[in-house]
Amino acid sequence: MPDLLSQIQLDLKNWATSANEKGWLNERAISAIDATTAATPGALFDQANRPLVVGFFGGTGVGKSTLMNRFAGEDVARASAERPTSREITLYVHESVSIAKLPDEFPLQRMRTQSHQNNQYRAVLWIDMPDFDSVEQSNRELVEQWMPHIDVIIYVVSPDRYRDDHGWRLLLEHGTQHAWVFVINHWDRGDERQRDDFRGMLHSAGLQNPHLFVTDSSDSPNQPHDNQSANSKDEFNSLRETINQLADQQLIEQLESRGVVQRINRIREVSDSLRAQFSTPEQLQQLNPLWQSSWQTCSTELHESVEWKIPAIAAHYANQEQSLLGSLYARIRGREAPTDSPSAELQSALENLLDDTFYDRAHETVDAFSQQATSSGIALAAIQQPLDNAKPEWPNRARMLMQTAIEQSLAAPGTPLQRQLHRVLGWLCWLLPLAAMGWIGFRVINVFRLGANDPAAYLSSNFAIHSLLLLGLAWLVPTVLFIKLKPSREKAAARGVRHGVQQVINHIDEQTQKVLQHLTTDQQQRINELDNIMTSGVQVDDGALPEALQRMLIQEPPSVPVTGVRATTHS
Ligand SMILES: Nc1nc2c(ncn2[C@@H]2O[C@H](COP(=O)(O)OP(=O)(O)O)[C@@H](O)[C@H]2O)c(=O)[nH]1
Ligand SMILES: [Mg+2]
Repeated sequence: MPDLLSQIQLDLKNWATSANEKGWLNERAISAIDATTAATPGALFDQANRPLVVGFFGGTGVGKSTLMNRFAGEDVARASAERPTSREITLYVHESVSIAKLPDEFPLQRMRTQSHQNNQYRAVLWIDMPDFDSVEQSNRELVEQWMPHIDVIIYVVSPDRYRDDHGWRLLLEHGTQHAWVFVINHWDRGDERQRDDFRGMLHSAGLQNPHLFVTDSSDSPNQPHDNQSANSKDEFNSLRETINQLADQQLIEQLESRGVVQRINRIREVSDSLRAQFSTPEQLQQLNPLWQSSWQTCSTELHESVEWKIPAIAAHYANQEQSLLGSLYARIRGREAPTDSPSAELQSALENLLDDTFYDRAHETVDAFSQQATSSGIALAAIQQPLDNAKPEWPNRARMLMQTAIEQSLAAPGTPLQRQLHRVLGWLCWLLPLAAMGWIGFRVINVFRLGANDPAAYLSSNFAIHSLLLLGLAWLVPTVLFIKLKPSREKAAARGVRHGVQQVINHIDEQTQKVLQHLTTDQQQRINELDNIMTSGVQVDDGALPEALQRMLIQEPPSVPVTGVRATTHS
C-alpha cells in the first residue's frame, strides 16, 4: 500500500512536470504535489507486524515529555521547565522492534531511541516530539516531517493554552490522516468549562465525540500515577487503556489502509485542482472560429499591405518580355535569350514583398489570438509555445510558395482562351505563308504548263508583285497578331504574386489550425493519463472500524475555517 501511494505521487509528479514543460501547468502545480505526502507509519518498518505509532504533539511546556514518561514509567524523555524543552525526537520502543526504513531526510542526530523490555508496550512505538510552536524553525520542521509517520496523535494542551493557532492549523490540515486523542494536561490548574470549550472546538473540527482526557501530572511527573482514585482530576489510566486497545494488529492494518486512502484523497484533491486548470474539449473547439474571424481580418490587411508592391515586381517580368521580343535579333547575333530565372534585382523585390512588417502583422494577430484563447481556460503558455515554434518556419516556406506560384503562373499566362488563340496564331504564322506559297506555286506551274503550247501565256510583273504582296501579308498579319495577342507575362507575374501571397496566408492559417488541433488531442491525452494515474481501487469503510477508533477520526475537514481560535501569548 505505501508503494501504491508513492507510485501515485511519483506518477502525478511526472505527469505535472511534463504538462508544465508544455505550458499547460505552472510551477505551483508541481509544488502542490510536493506538498502532499506519501509517507505512512508503515513505511518505517519492513516487517509485516508493525507496532502502533503513537506521537505526543503539542505546544511548549504542555507536558508531552512528562506524559510520555508516565506511560513509560521511567524517565525516557527530557521533561523540564526550560523552553523549548525538547529539541529532539525521542522514540520509546520495544527492543524487538526495528525501525528499518527511516527516510533519508530525517536528521538522525536529532533522534533518540530508548528501547525497553516492557511487554505491555510491545506493540506501541511512542514518539515524543518537539513543540510544534517552537521558536526554532528546525523544531517545527521536525514535527512536520514526523507527523505523516504517526498513527495516533495524542494532542496535548494545557488549560490556558488549548486555543493555540498553530496546533489548530496542523490539526485541520492533517486531521483526516491520523487518529486523534486529546489530553488537557496541567489539569491541576484546569476548569470544567475549559474542557467543554475545548470539546466544542473539536466538534467544530469534525470530531463528533472525541476522546478527551484531562491529566494532572504535577505530583511526580516521572512516576506512573497508577491509582486514579488518588487523583480524581487525572484520567491518565483511561488514556492508557484507550491507547492499549488500539495496539491490535488488525486495527493497525486498518489504520494504515485508512491513512493511505486519506493521503490518496489528498493527492486527488490536488489532481482535481490541476485538472481544473485544463480547459474542456468544448472550450478548445471554440478556439477555431475565434481564430478564423481574427485571421480573416488580418488576411485582408496583409493583402492590402503588399498590393502596392506587386506592379513593380510584375514590371520586372515585363522587361524580360520586351527582351524576349528581341530574341529573334539576339538569336541572329548568337546571343542567348533571357530565361525565367529571376535577376538579383527581382529576387530582392520578392524578398521585400513579404518584409518584416508583413510578418509582424501576422505575429501580432497570432499573439492577440493566444491572449484571447486564455479566456476559454487554456493556459497562455500552452498555446503560445507551439505557435511561437511555428513562426520561424513561415518565411522559408513563404519563399518557396511564392516562387512556385509565380513560376506556375508564368508557365500558363493569360486565360485558356487567350492561350488557345495564341497557339492557333502561331500555327497560322507558318500555315498562311505556306498556303500563299502553294497558291503562287500552283499559278506558276499552271502558266508554265500552258506556256508549252501557248507562247503568249507568261506571268506578268504584276503577278510577281501581287505574289510578293500576298506572301508578305500571309506572314505579316498572323505574325503581328501572334506578337500582339501573346498573353502578358506582366499580368501573369502579378497574378502569380497575388496567388503566392494568398498561399502564404493560407499556410499560416493551416499551421495555426494544426496547432489548435494538436492542443485538443494533447489535452485529451493528458486528461486521460491523469485519470489513469488517479484510478486506484483502494477503499476503506470507516464504519467497519471499532467505535473507540471511529471517535478518533475526522472524516471531512470543516469546509469553513473555524472561528474563535486566537493565538495565545506563551507565558
Ligand atoms: N503543574 C503541573 N506541571 C506539569 C504538569 N505536567 C508537566 N508539568 C511540568 O511542566 C514542565 C514542562 O513539561 P514537559 O513535559 O517538559 O513539557 P513539553 O515541552 O510539552 O515536553 C515540566 O517542568 C513539568 O514538570 C502538570 O500536569 N501540572
Ligand atoms: Mg518535551
